[in-house]
Amino acid sequence: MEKRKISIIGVPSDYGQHRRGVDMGPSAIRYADVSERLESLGYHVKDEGDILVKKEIKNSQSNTNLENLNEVLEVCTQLSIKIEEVLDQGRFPLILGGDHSIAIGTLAGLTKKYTNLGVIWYDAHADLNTPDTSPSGNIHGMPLAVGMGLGDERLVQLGGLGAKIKPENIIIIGARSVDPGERNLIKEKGIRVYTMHEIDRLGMTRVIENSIAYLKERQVDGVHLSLDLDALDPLYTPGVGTPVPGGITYRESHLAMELLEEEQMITSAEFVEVNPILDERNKTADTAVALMGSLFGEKLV
Ligand code: 4U7
Ligand code: MN
Ligand code: MN
Ligand code: MN
Repeated sequence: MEKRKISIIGVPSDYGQHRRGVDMGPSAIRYADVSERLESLGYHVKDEGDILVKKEIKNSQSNTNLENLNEVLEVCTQLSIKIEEVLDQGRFPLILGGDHSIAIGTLAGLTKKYTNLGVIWYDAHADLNTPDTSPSGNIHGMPLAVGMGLGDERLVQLGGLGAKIKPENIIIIGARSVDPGERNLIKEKGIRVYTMHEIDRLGMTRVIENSIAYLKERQVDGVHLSLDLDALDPLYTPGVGTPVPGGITYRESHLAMELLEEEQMITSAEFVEVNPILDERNKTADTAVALMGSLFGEKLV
């Protein structure tokens, strides 16, 4: 049987938020032996290196609703092109962030190929703000809205497609910090959300089983897993910029990855918001790589 091929793409950008250090996420994840881990599972792994992110002195005084817009646009444009290339080669794109604003580029690249893409957004936050609703002006709180075609036109038009994902193809898992504007959008668009309440009540097994059934019903032609490490409880992933207590456990997250792997439904993945400066001995990157192990079929026996 032909080996499945994975391309790792690092995106060392911190332009979507204010805390420095998340640009070192790809290094921390590589240091946690991501390539070796996946190779040991029988994959052909190609590390494509990093997207070039220019380092500029950030104006910490700036006070707009779209911080570092031009920088985010530049990074995301390059990333979308890289992802298209990787898909053309029949390889699985595995993106390492960087803050979550990079998902704007990821979704732009993926939807050149997938025209009815499903998205699993594993996150403590909904990332559904627009410049009108954002309490912070940080673009890492906006990528899912941009994916649906909402927000700043320059971000929405990135890659030239306009809206990229349908609200009914989105599932958010792990939410526990949702802003008022985001809540309205979730209701208005009927976006499926499994908050911590549903995870506690149903258990992760049913949350993932229901998610899989829902996406099948939607007849998606691919499913992207966008995993923000802050979805997990800060006990397990302290190295994130916007930690929120009461999160998903390490074990529940492994279970989620294993159930997704069994279904063979995920066609691309990104692991974002790892900030080694805020971390404890690379714990967050280690957790990210361990979860990738499960997502790609690691078994104990
Ligand atoms: B992340 C926030 F206000 N919602 O928009 C915002 F709480 O990618 C946080 O999920 C966004 O880490 C967090 O700034 C973005 C805030
Ligand atoms: Mn988050
Ligand atoms: Mn996020
Ligand atoms: Mn964050």
